[in-house]
Amino acid sequence: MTVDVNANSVSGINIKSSQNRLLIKNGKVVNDDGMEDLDVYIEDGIIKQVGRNLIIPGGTRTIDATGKLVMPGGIDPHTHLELEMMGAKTADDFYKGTRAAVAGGTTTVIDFVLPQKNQSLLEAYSNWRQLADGKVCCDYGLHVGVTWWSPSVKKEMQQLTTEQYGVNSFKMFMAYKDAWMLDDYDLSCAIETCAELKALPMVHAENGHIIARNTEKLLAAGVTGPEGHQLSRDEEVEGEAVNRACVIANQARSPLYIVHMMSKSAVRMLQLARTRQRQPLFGETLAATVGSDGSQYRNSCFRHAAAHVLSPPLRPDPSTPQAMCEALADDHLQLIGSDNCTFLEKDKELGKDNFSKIPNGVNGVEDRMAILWQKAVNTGIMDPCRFVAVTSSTAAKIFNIWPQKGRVAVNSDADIVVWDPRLERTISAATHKQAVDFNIFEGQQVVGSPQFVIVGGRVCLDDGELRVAEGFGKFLKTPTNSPAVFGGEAGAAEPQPELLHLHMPHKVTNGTPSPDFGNMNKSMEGLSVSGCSTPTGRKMREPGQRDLQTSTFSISKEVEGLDTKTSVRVRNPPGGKSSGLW
Ligand code: URQ
Ligand code: ZN
Ligand code: ZN
Repeated sequence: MTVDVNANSVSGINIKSSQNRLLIKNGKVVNDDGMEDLDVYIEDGIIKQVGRNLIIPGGTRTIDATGKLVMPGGIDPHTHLELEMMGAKTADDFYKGTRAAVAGGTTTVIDFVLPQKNQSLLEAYSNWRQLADGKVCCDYGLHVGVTWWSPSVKKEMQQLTTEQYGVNSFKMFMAYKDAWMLDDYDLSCAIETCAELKALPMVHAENGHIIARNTEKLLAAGVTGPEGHQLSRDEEVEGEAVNRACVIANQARSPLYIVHMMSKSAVRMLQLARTRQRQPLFGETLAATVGSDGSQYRNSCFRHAAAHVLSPPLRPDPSTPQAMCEALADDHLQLIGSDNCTFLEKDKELGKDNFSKIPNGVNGVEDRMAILWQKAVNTGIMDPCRFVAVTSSTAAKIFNIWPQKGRVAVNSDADIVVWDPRLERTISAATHKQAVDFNIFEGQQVVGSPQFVIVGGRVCLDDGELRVAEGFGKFLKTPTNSPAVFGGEAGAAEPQPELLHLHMPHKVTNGTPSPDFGNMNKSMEGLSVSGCSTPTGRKMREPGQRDLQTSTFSISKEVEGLDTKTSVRVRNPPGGKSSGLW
C-alpha cells in the first residue's frame, strides 16, 4: 500500500486503523430526501451516530463543518480507467483516476470491463480486477461489456452475476462498428439475458452503421479534422438509437439504462418511450455535456478540438448544457457520470489526419461534482438534495449498493464529502490531479467544492490537502435484482408503484427560493430550504409563484430578504425512518 501525502508516497503504512474515530460537527447534512443541521460520528469506517448533542469518546478528531454541507460521497457510475482502445491507453490508471475522483468529492466509481471480440468475459473481468484491486484509492464496482455474442457469453453473464463475481450490469454498444457493436439480434439476446438474470442492461445508443457511412462520405469529401466527428453522428443518430434500444428492451420486458446521453433529441426519445413502456428506463448524462458544448470542435487548434472528442459527441446546439441540467432536475434524466476516458495529446494525435482515429474520451471524474454544482445548483435549477440524488444516491439505488453507499445515515459507509459552497477556484490542467494533459473545463470558475473527503472513515482530502492511499479502496460487489430496478424482494416483473420515487421530478419550482450557495456570504443558518427534494416529488408551483427557471430574478437577492427562521423540511431524517422503496 502507498500513501500519497501531497504527492509524497510512503510505502507500507497501514492507515486502516480500527481506532479511526471522527466527528463532523455543525454541518448541514444533505441526503436525497432532505437536509438538516446534524453532527455525524464515524468509527471504523462506518457512520455510527447522526444527530445533535452526541456522546463521543475522548480523543476523537473533530472536523468543524460550520457553513458547510455534509453529503454522501459521489458515486461516478461511468469511468474507463486503464482502458486500451483505438490504439491507445487511457492516461488515468486506477490509482490516478481514483485519486482524482476523491479530490473532487467522488468516493465510489463503477468502471467498465470491456472484453475484446471473442475474449472470455470472465478472463477480461479478472484482468480488470488485477489492474484495479491494488491501486484504487476508493471503493469501485464493475459493469461488464457484452461486446460479442454466443452461448458462451450468455453462460459467462450468468456466472458474473453470482456472489463470487458481484456484477449486476452489462453494457452493450450500438456504435463502434467492427469493434464492440452488436447488431439488433445480438442486442436483443443480451438484453433478454439481463432480464432473466435480473441484471441491468446498459446501452451506448448511437447508430453505428450510419456513423460508418457518414464517416466514409466525410473523409471522401476531404473533411478529416475533429469537426468531422460531430458531423458524422448528429443528434438524430443518437435519438434513433435511443428509441431502438427502448423498443428492444420493451420487447424483452426489461428495464434499461442508457449511458452518456448527450443531446436534447436523445432525452426526448427517452421521455417518449417512458410514456409507453412499463419497465424503468434510466438516463445518464455526463459532466462534459453540462460543462462544455460542440463549439469546441470548431477550434482551429487540433489539440483543443481533439481533446473534446467523445461519443456521442458534444452538441452544437448551445442550449444543450442548460437543457441537460434541467432534465436532471426534472428527473427526465436520473444521474450524471463522467465517462472519464482520458488520452494524452500524443494519443489524440493518432487521428491527426482522420477524425475517426482520434481515441474517444474526455476527463470528468475529478470535476463532475463541481461542474454540476456550478451549472445547476448555483443557477437555481437544482436543489442540493437533487444534486445528491443525481451524483450519488440514485446510482447507489440502481446498482443495489444503497444505503451502504449514497446516504449519510447510521450504518452507512463513512464515504462523505464536506462541501464548501463558497469555495471558489478555477479549473485547470495545471492544477488538476488527473494524469491527462488537458482539461475540457479549463479556465472555468466554480463556486463550491469539497473541503474534506472521507473515504471509508479515512480523511483523504483534509482541508484541501489530498492524502489518498493507493490500494485503500475495495471491490464492491453489486447484487442482482436491485429493488430500484426490479421492484422489490419479490422481484416483480412489473415495477412497483414505489419505484416511481426514482422518477419524481425535483426541480426547484416552488415559490421558496433555495439558497444561492455559490454567492452566499452569510451563514446558512436560518435559510429556508423547504424546497428540498423529497420522495413525494416536486412541489407544484402555486398560481402566481415564480418559475425560477424562466424568470431572471436573483436568488441571492431574494435570500437577503428572507426572515431568519430555520425552516428545514426533512421528511426522513438521516439515520431515521426510510420511506418509499426502502
Ligand atoms: O463509449 C464509451 O463509453 C467509451 C468506451 C469511450 N468514451 C467515449 O467516447 N464516450
Ligand atoms: Zn459508450
Ligand atoms: Zn464510456
